Amino acid sequence: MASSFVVACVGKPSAGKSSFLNAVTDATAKVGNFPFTTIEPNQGIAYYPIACPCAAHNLSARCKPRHGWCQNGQRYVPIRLMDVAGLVPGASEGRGLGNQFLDDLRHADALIHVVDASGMTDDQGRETRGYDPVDDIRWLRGEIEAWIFGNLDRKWGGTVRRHVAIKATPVETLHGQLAGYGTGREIVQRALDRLGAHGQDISLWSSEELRSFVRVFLDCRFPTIVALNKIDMPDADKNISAIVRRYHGAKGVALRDGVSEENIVLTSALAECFLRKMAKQKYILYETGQDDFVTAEDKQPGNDGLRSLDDRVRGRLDNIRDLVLFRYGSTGVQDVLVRAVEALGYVPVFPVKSLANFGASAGGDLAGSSGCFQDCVLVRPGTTVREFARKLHNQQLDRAYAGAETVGNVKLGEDDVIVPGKNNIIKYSMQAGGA
Ligand SMILES: Nc1nc2c(ncn2[C@@H]2O[C@H](COP(=O)(O)OP(=O)(O)O)[C@@H](O)[C@H]2O)c(=O)[nH]1
Ligand SMILES: [Mg+2]
Repeated sequence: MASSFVVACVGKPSAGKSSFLNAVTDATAKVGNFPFTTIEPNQGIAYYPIACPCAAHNLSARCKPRHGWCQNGQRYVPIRLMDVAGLVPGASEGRGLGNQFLDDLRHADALIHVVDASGMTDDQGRETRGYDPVDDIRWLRGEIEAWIFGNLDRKWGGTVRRHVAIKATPVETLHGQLAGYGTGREIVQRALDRLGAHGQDISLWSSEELRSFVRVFLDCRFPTIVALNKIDMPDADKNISAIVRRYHGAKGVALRDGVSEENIVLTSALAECFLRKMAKQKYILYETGQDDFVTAEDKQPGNDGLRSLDDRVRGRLDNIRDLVLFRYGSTGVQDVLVRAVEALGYVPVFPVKSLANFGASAGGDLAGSSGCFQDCVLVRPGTTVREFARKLHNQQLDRAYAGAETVGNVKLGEDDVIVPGKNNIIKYSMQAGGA
């Protein structure tokens, strides 16, 4: 019953993908527990922050997540991140590591496009000066589009014949063709809806119409967050302005190159890596997402145990403070994760055995040692109460399903869609003898 979705980091070589992954997955060491049975070599676990219901129920002291952790009502839920091979222009024609890249992509539910805003790497990922990254988002998207369009176009003759022969619906036909990209029917349906393609005979689509479909399909299939990275570098400012200007006003169904303005986040992966390292070595107090850190020199409570800084480290920390934290409010990496999960619309659900103590075992014992809100599962938007029961491990529960309730013993319908803050704390009951 793990949250099984994957967010993939894409971008050209040396944009900072691996640094970003390190910056956000380093916390794994802190807790070392996650619900995923298989972790591929290029994957890491990151933690997505949400408001935990333990705070509203005054139970923070007893909150005991089975996976991740909870601090003062802020809950960190594990999600999977994937580091994908770098992409260069022409990759869709097999240049560089193109095919490996495109293969990995199938497993991704959302993308983080890491863009080097410093202008110090060219489109091949080689070190340079004064490179203008304003087109980087567009060409990378173009490569993915060209790949999918190419595959679809090649099959298209056959598709059309079969489509006509078996009188399949457009959704079925396209879903069949796109199944290799890890795509559900609902995504194909949404893309056709957005295109306004209802009632169209897709067998009559021209190449251009097919390409338009691919574009909209990509928007639906791969929600994308842009991390404008290396904001600590001197030229980043003007490059950021140019990129933000280009995507100004892009939102909702009117995305530009698959990007909405509000999903562009400024980051310094390197600063985050360094701050985390310094915090681990007890030079500073720092929590991801904060706009500052505390050193031994600062007159603040809680810093008595901190080590004193040598000039080199102090200089580097001062730089990060001036160039990143004070100017942009944070290193941005946490914000990227939050936007990625938000873009997918995933909903946290807390299955409990008791609505009296929100524990994982039945009974109303508030002093129980098992703690409360042990489990938190992120589910797709639109998931119903009954669907979640099915997902929640056992066919047992599904077969013996007798009902569900939320806070205040309010009964829930099987087809109720799960909504945060309304019915996302769920206690299921089973028929006697059904277990
Ligand atoms: N100044 C600066 N350098 C960065 C940042 N993120 C990554 N880098 C550097 O960019 C280079 C490439 O980073 P890497 O993560 O290996 O890129 P990848 O090829 O996309 O995985 C390395 O030298 C990193 O230290 C950042 O936020 N600021
Ligand atoms: Mg890398």
